[in-house]
Formats: sequence, structure tokens, C-alpha cells
Amino acid sequence: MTAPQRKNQVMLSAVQPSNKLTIGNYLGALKNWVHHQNDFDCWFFAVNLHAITVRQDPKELREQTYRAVATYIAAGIQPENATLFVQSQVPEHAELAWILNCYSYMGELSRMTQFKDKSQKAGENIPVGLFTYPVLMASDILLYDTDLVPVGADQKQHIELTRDLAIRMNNLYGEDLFKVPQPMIPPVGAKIMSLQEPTAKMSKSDPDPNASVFLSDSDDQIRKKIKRAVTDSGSEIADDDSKPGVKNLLTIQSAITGKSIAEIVTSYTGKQYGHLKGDTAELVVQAVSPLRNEADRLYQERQFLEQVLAQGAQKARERASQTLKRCYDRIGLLR
Ligand code: ATP
Ligand code: LTN
Repeated sequence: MTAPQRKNQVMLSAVQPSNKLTIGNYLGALKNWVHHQNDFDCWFFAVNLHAITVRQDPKELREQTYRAVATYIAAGIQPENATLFVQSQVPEHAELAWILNCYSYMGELSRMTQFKDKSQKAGENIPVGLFTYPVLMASDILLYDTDLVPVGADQKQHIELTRDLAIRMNNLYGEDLFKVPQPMIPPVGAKIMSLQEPTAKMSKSDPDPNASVFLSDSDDQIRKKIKRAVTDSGSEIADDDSKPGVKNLLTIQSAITGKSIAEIVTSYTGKQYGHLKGDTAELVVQAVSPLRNEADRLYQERQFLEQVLAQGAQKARERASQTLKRCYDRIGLLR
């Protein structure tokens, strides 16, 4: 495909401002956004309505939302190239979500892995929003006639549900109602694991701060966390499923440098876990340090961020309201 043709295609993605972003969010998603921002018509946002499916402190939520947008820009997203906005500033997302809820099945939502994980952690009173979370995500995607959604591996199931919903609605109301999107998942780095429990995904809302490297961590914090990372018994550095801690560090190195895991493993012949941890820590510091400094600077530039978001929300509403109108008309809802 030549570049001008691709520029007509829509790329869209988002992160929850539920805490500071982690290297998992960066290597699984954000890095790919930056890489493709010139090739596609890009829409990137902060999904604060998704974030409240888990209890959030209001002040923190507001600040993390600005912080997320500052991080997108610090990572290299250019507001002139991509539309940047906040989900709650575009009411069409919640409106379409209600409609899609009426066409989603309890059975298919019950099968979502993220719902199963998060509802277990929610205790006795599981918010309904946690259950219908993927329907709001489908609404986010379908409103913009999205072609591609760059995300980590954990979101593949939600994009499959989005596709099913789009196809279901198109069968009922006409093939051109919704564009059917595709996931874009990186070959390496799509699932960075927790540093403390390397069989579980690194997650920004993990209560153990040592489990994740945040993009706001100081160089010293990064070094300490990686040196404390849980590794496995034995001492051989190998790409082996029985050594998830070692495999995770190799994956982090590969996702940052672009070198293959096999090549990295060969370079450690005869070396110890300490070497692997030391090198990984330095690579992560090199990647995170400039990003953190720039995000810290932009985070203070509140006026600039607000201006970017106001422009973004206006553009997003123009696009989203067209799709929503089409949907209302087809269903027979008065507008
Ligand atoms: P939370 O802990 O609040 O649920 P999270 O860290 O899982 O958040 P999300 O906001 O759900 O992050 O995800 C944002 C993007 O980052 C998604 O594209 C998701 O697939 C990706 N992502 C999240 N965690 C990882 C990870 N550990 N490895 C690779 N990609 C990830
Ligand atoms: N569910 C996603 C966040 C998300 C998203 C989206 C990603 C909400 N809406 C639309 C891509 C496109 C997650 O990462 N947990």
C-alpha cells in the first residue's frame, strides 16, 4: 500500500488515565502509535469514562488525564498530525455505547477475560460498568470509521467483540453503517509481564508499585525495580516458558532495541542474571528518561494542553456526530 492511500485509513487508540502509564503501555501500544502517526489519519485519546469502572480519586483522575496526554506528546505524538482528545469531552461515545448495549449479549460479555479478572478483584459489588466496558470501547472505535487499532495483546478479545458488533449491526441496518476494524498488535512487547509476578500482565493499577516501571519513574527507581525483578531458579539465560521472569526481561530488551530475542540470548552466553538485569535497567532508563523529562515539562503547560484538547474534542465531535446521526437514522430514533 502506498502512503497516500494509507493516510485515508483511520488509526485509533486510547489508554485509561487510571494511573501513570507503564512501560507495558508504552511498548505494547504507544510506541506503535508514534511509529505510524504519519501513515494514517490518527485519533488518540484518554478514556476517562473507562477509568471510572474502577473507583478513582477525582483529583487524581483529572491530573492523570492531563498527564496521559502530556505523555502521548512527550512520546512523540504530534498534535498537528494526530487528533488528541479526552473521551468525556465527546458525549457521542456514551450515547453510542447505550445503543450498542442494546445489541450486545450477556453471554459474549461474560466471556471477556478482562471482565473476569477485574470483577474478581472488585469484591462483592461488581459495577455494571465493568461488565459493559467493552461496549463503550466498541463505541469509541466505531464512531470514527476506524480501520486499525494499535493495542497490546490483552485487548484483542475486545476488538473481536467490536468486529462482531459492527457486523451484527450492519446485517440489521445496512452494510455501510459501521466500518469493521482490525487490531494491530506488535510482534514483540505486546504483553510485558509484572516484574514481581512474571506470569501476570504488568498493569498500571497493580497495587504493588514494584511490579511496574512507570514512565514517570526516576532513573534510580527504574534501576531498583529492575534489579529487584523476580527471576527464576537456575542461572542460565534462555528464552524458555519455564523462566517467565528472564523471558520478560529479554522481551523488554527486544522491544526497546529491535534486536531479536535469539540474538540477545546469544550475547549472554556464560553470563549471569545480574548482567541481564543491569543491561535491561540501563536500556529502560535510556528509553524512559527523555520521555519522562518532556512529559514533566508538558504536564506543567496546562494552557497548551487545554488548547490541544479543545481542538481535538471539536474535531472528534464533528466526526463522531456524523456516525451517531447515521446510526440514529437507521434505527429509527428521532434526533
Ligand atoms: P489498568 O491496570 O488500569 O487496567 P493497563 O495498564 O492494563 O491499565 P490500559 O489502559 O488498559 O492499561 O491499556 C492501554 C494500552 O496498553 C492497551 O493498548 C493495552 O493493550 C496496552 N497494555 C497494557 N498493559 C500492557 C502490557 N503489560 N504489555 C503490553 N501492552 C499493554
Ligand atoms: N480497553 C482499552 C482502552 C480503550 C481503547 C479504546 C483502546 C478504550 N477504548 C479504543 C483502543 C481503542 C484498554 O487498553 N484497556
